Amino acid sequence: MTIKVALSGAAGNIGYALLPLISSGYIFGSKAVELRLLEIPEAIGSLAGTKMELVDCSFPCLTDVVITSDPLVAFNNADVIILVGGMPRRKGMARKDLIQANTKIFSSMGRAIDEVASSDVKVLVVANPANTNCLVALTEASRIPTKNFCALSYLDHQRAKGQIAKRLGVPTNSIKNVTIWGNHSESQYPDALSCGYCVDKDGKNVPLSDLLADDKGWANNEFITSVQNRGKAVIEARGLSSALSAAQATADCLKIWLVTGTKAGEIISMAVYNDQGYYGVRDGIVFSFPCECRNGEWFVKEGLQLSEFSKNKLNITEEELLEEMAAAQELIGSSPMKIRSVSMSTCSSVASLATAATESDMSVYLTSRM
Ligand code: NAX
Repeated sequence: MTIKVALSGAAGNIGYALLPLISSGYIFGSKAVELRLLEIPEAIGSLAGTKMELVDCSFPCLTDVVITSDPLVAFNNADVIILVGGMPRRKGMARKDLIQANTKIFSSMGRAIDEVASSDVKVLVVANPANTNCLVALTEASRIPTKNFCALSYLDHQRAKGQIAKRLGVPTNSIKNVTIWGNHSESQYPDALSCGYCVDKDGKNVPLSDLLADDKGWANNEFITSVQNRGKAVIEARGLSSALSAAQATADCLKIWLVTGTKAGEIISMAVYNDQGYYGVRDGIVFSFPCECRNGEWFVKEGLQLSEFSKNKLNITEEELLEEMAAAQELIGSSPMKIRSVSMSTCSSVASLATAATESDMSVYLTSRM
């Protein structure tokens, strides 16, 4: 079976860097992939060139590339939808106006998903304001379980690992289980200490709370602001926003969520719909939590002991998300957002996914699913 992957904003910076990761098998291995590239009409012309390049790459698994400005065409029976396209913040634009402009876009995306996507579709929202765009889309797509949606906070997660690794003088990938809490914005709380650890050269897991015990001032200050402002720092240095790292984080988030799962003892940060009031956070918003992934599903890792410092940081980012939700609601006109809670029984493929989980071969998972 062919995996139908829709990508909105395909002609943009991130879209261009993401296409080879989707088409080459990096995410879905040897499974056949059909791409649907969604753009605004003005950008359709440039996508014709991108399609030529994709053909010229001769990716063995890429079976077809469809270019369209109609979400109903792009999302028709789609198995995976990656929403990267949105309204960028223009100079002088108030945050509320940005939220409302994107609420219109993500409301229509959500309705199109509801109308034509596979009932088992998985949706990853990248476009900013990512958490609230995701909330709007999942609100409108009432046929699809909320559990099938998430917004990208994995780039922030990777940025946090990079900062800690640099501080400790170790490879980035030896740092595990940092957590991004809350919004993908400057209010996010990058948390090194609640469950972070470093795999040392002997393969031993050493808690970051031990390694940074004499450096708590850094962990609770510069570390946090450097991750919160990393996107800006990239723009200042490059003259363009993050695209390579954003595309890589998007691909890795999808791969871990849908294909490989998290490794034993590891979590990733994902912004997911909070219908359980996890960690005392108000339900009804899309909030980044530490998550484990198994069988194509995410599960918030519960039970971490949070310090008063951390709880305060969670409150700040929660507050911002509630304000964003209120701004979106002014347009959508429902209060509270008309959300369904997750019904596991609605996920037709849960049983088949469980089978695949026992065999870490993702092709088994995808075959059983599609
Ligand atoms: P670009 O401006 O290069 O590309 C965006 C593309 O979306 C454009 O080609 C535009 O024509 C298209 N588009 C706009 N409205 C659309 C619609 N209604 N339907 C389909 N396509 C539409 O931006 P890029 O650098 O690719 O960034 C894309 C989005 O990712 C932005 O919203 C950006 O803020 C967000 N980011 C999110 C990150 C995250 O971690 N969640 C990090 C990177 C990035 O900043």
